[in-house]
Amino acid sequence: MVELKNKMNDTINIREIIQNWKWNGKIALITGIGGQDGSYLAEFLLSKGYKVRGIIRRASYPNTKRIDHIDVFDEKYGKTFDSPFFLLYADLADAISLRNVLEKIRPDELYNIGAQSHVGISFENPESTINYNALGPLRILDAIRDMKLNCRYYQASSSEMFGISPPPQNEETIMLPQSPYGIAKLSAFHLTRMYRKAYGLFACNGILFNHESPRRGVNFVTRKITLGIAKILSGESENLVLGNLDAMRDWGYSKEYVEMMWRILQHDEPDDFVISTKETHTIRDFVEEAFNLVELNWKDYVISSSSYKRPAEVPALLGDSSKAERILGWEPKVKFRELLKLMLASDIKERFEMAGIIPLKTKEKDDFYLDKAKEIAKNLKPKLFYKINTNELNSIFQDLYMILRDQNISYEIIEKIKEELAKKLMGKIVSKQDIEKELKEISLQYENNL
Ligand code: NDP
Ligand code: GDR
Repeated sequence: MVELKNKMNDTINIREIIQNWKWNGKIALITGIGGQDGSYLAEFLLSKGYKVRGIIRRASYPNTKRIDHIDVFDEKYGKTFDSPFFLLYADLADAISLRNVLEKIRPDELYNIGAQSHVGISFENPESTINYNALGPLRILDAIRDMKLNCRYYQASSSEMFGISPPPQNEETIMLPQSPYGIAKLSAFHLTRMYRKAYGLFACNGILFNHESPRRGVNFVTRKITLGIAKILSGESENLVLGNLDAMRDWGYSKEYVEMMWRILQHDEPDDFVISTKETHTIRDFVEEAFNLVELNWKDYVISSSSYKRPAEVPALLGDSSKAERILGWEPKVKFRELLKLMLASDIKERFEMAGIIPLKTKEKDDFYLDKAKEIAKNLKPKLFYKINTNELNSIFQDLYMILRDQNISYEIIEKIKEELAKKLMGKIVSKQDIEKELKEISLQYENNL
């Protein structure tokens, strides 16, 4: 068994896939093969007997960490163009490179899942996001049309396209995107439909809700939380800084979602499908549940900072995937709690191995890593530091408001306490204990009123 080189805990038996591989006569091309979904999709299609070709773009440092383990195909088949697994350089922003790849490969199925996939970053890089995520699909769709390729096309559409449309969202829901990312994806969604209707292409949209895994990029919120906890436990960091904790998301498991990409292309008719778990939770729920799993109190470690808040937010996503259930037999097996546990266990394993807390290449069930984490958590002393600005003060006071309101303390007095606290602490870096101490002192001044 060859383990993934970056020690991800959801290892696969790639040698078994190689041993059983027999060409099914089809060639699949994947853009974004080096990403979370691309890596799972490549494994899945190889296990189905496809020849898999992947597009990667040139980077100054290799960006193939998630697919390096598939290299072992080379041992049996050599690094030849006819091998079951082969990578080519191209870029979604470069029409010539895309057409060259299409000429060379002439795929039966094309999965366009490459993209600038970070919503927050799309506000900082709107033009390149639109270029890769909207014009990229246009370049591919038009090349397929122009070259008269007999190729089924999958477009990685996103629940982010629904934006501020209230939940639950399905294929009929109005789309009101809130970010350059969402707008680019909505454009690609319509281009895919237009090329289907106008030119008869077998072009489909998978409208996938958030899906995560141990291979999720480290700057998406779920992975940031599970990795953040693992780093607190291994002594590498003291706290975790997040943005908006109130947003709600419908989180599923990437490994299951990539199979639905394939199913969408195997359907008799080209069509669009929502894929989701039909469950939604706040970011706060995810944080609380994750810290609970290792018996830590999240409030001792998590800071909600304005620096991670977005200029515009998608408040609540909850997918209604009834159509995919009915037509494609979709049934998510891994939901919120199980997903969270497998991601957390994977990060704890990785960080504990690196810190020498457990031996390298430990092979145990998830509970083993969580139990180890609980042992360490017992002796952990929280050191939560806040840099006090208006937003931090508001977020600290959110909890206090509730307590004081329950005790029938008047709004005016709460505001006065807050003002005093702001005068003393604004701009300083302080610990939770410092804040509690100041609060106690200020409250004493108001004792008669309380
Ligand atoms: P990742 O960010 O993990 O992967 C994206 C991949 O696209 C990376 O391999 C990246 O390469 C590649 N890429 C980016 N820009 C270009 C470019 N200009 N040319 C060629 N390749 C490029 O995303 P996911 O795997 O999570 O998502 C897959 C797709 O599904 C994306 O389109 C995403 O927008 C969409 N989606 C994802 C959802 C989710 O919850 N994960 C939900 C709904 C839709 P590099 O490593 O070089 O950056
Ligand atoms: P999203 O995922 O924007 O839904 O896009 P992300 O995990 O980035 O954010 C989810 C929610 O968490 C809030 N949040 C934070 N987000 C990040 N990244 N970092 C933080 O520190 C943080 N704190 C709070 C966000 O504001 C947001 O509300 C993902 C991507 O995979 C897209 O490509 C995909 O299309 C959609 O899911 C469906």
